Amino acid sequence: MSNAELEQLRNRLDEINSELLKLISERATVVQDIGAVKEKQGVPKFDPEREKKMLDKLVEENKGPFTESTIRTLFKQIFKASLDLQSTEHKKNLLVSRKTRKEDTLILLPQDVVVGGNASLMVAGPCSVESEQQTRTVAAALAKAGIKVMRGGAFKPRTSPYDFQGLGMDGLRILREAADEYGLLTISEIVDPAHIEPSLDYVDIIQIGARNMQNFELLKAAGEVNKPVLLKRGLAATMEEFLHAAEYILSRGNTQVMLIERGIRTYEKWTRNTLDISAVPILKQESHLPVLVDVTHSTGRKDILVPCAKAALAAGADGIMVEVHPDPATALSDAAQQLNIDEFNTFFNDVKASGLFRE
Ligand code: PRE
Repeated sequence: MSNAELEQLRNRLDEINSELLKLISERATVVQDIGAVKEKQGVPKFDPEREKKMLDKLVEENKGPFTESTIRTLFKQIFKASLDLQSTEHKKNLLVSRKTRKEDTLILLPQDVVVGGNASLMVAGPCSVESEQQTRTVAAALAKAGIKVMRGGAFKPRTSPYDFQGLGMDGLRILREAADEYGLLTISEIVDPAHIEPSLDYVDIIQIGARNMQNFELLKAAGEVNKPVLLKRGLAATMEEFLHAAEYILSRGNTQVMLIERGIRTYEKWTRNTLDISAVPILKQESHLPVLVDVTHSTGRKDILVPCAKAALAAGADGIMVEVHPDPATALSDAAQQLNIDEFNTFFNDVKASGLFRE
């Protein structure tokens, strides 16, 4: 074949490529329209039956020289790319997405406490509210250290049904009273949709725990109240699942949502969970919601809390959560990993001394 001949054939291919590109781009815009219709109707994007029908028809029409199997492979690839396009379009429209809202969401709490703004937040407190005395002791120490938000579990979703289950509504009352006495705000986990409304008098932030990250009825109930929500990442949840869980809350009208990375389950045994530090910049990039890191539950060990808190802040976290108990050895939950008050003060001072905690 002469060079001129080759050149001519290649020119023809270039023309066909351009025509093909025009056609697949045109096809892609139709696919996008179909995606939008499906989104409105709430039907799944993936439709294997439709794909099979299209493939069968194409194979029937195929006169070669490509084999049946090649035609199937080529078109399956086009369907796959189309599906990806429909999913990206959908992702772009999520309320939690940066694409929907460019500016950071600021959570405005009582006493002019702002989460997600210029200052870092340190949330501290006992794993469980155990008694008035224990809660007041922690509250006094936290207030003295300059902490603004105290955590304390009243409804405890424990691995074993025989472990301490929390004091329930009584625990919420104890937490509120101690917090009010020392000028603190409160955060506590709610596990039952029916408890959302009654909890509003006691908590300044509703926490939805890792085990309930995909408790959709709970997420919907939290989405219907006017109260900030701290949503924990599930033990084995991908970031996409995590953001979709947050979307449940926003889609019901409550836009005051904070995300908290608390470690994910991996094969590693030297930490309780694996702190996924990469989740911090990725979530901040993908979403406009504030991102916190729970250093206690992610690591499960006191000796690495400071470097992990520093890493979280350096990665862009808006706040840290840590557990503090007056006498961790006697704690009714998480005895091994809670800091005592002296340890907490040292921890907080070390984190502040790093310059990464914005006061
Ligand atoms: C399309 C895309 C994904 C589905 O799995 C099936 C078909 C395609 O690319 O042809 C379009 C589409 O969404 C549809 O026909 O329902």
